[in-house]
Amino acid sequence: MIVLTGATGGLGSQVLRYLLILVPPTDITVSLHNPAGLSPSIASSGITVKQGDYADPASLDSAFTGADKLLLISYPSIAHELRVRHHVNAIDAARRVGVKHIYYTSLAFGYGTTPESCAEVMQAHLDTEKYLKESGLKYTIIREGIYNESYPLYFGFFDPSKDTEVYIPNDGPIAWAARPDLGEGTAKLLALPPSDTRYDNTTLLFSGPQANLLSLHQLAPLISRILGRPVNVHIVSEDEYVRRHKDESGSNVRGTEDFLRKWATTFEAMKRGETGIVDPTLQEVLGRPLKTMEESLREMLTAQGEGEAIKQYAK
Ligand SMILES: NC(=O)c1ccc[n+]([C@@H]2O[C@H](COP(=O)([O-])OP(=O)(O)OC[C@H]3O[C@@H](n4cnc5c(N)ncnc54)[C@H](OP(=O)(O)O)[C@@H]3O)[C@@H](O)[C@H]2O)c1
Ligand SMILES: *[C@@H]1O[C@H](CO)[C@@H](O)[C@H](O)[C@H]1NC(C)=O
Ligand SMILES: CC(=O)N[C@H]1CO[C@H](CO)[C@@H](O)[C@@H]1O
Repeated sequence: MIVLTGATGGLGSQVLRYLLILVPPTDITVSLHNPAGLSPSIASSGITVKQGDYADPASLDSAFTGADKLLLISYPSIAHELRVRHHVNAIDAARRVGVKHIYYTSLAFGYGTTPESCAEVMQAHLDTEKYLKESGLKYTIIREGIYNESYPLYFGFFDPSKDTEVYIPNDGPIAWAARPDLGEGTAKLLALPPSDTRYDNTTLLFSGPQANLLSLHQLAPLISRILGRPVNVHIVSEDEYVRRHKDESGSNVRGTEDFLRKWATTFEAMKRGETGIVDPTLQEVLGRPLKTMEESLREMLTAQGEGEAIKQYAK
């Protein structure tokens, strides 16, 4: 039995979609914060649906009982301590009920010889990775690449319906990944038999291909071509970045000075090259070439409404 958290979210829903192709639905349980958020077709596919809230350990015990493997999708928030507490709750519950192997979706900042990161958003992941490694359970940490849907967060909170000028405090390469590729790769790891120990007790980097290694300056002409209007990137001081994006209305967390100062560290990490590491593992696991960023952007920019990626950090 494999139990998935976050299966109604952007990444988790992709994992579930591919896992249903690889294993029988009777081998899958989803542990959901809001079970009503699952699409009716998936809810009736034969999987088991349970309620599980990271803030409520008893609900996690009950949702994880009977599982051999747990996919722990990270809690979507930049609130460091709350995020870690939620992850610790899930790891502790898994250990209590006898889960054997935890797969944790970390984030692709830093890797290899420089596994640490100066990005605030990465700190909760690093704390969780450490806790998981010391849990005594079998683990696979997947540093999931930065994906197509989240580009507005990095691209100065870009609104494709109107923006032409993009203000950011630093720039650097990102090995962009596509969320469906990450979902499929993660599902393939989960579906491996226990006898295949290649990825046990390891930290993997699922980053995009060399062709997707693009800085925000390099992304601009691609976006400009798709939208048919100029898009210009400006590197400004952190203070100016904060001033330009500050929103005092109180309607969203990302408009606060505190959020913006923390988010600015993301760009410092990019400048240091933390997000620019191309790694062959995802392509190896998938056994096929990865999607290109241009393909992803085109699909995304020609679809309706953005802002999904931005809103999720406003919790
Ligand atoms: N790699 C990247 O580029 C990238 C980009 C953006 C974000 N991320 C991070 O990757 C993770 C997954 O991203 P995503 O796009 O899938 O996020 P998402 O679409 O916001 O999905 C988050 C999932 O977490 C669940 N959740 C929320 N509160 C919960 C709670 N208290 N207990 C249990 N589950 C809860 C949500 O369930 P409900 O819908 O029921 O609340 C949802 O299924 C997040 O940590 C996100 O911050 C990565
Ligand atoms: C992984 O770690 C667990 C827990 O410490 C251990 O039981 C298991 O044998 C390890 N597996 C491999 C392949 O190292
Ligand atoms: C190629 C690819 O992964 N494209 C995705 C990018 O994001 C949009 C919008 O969320 C998805 O619909 C595409 O599938």
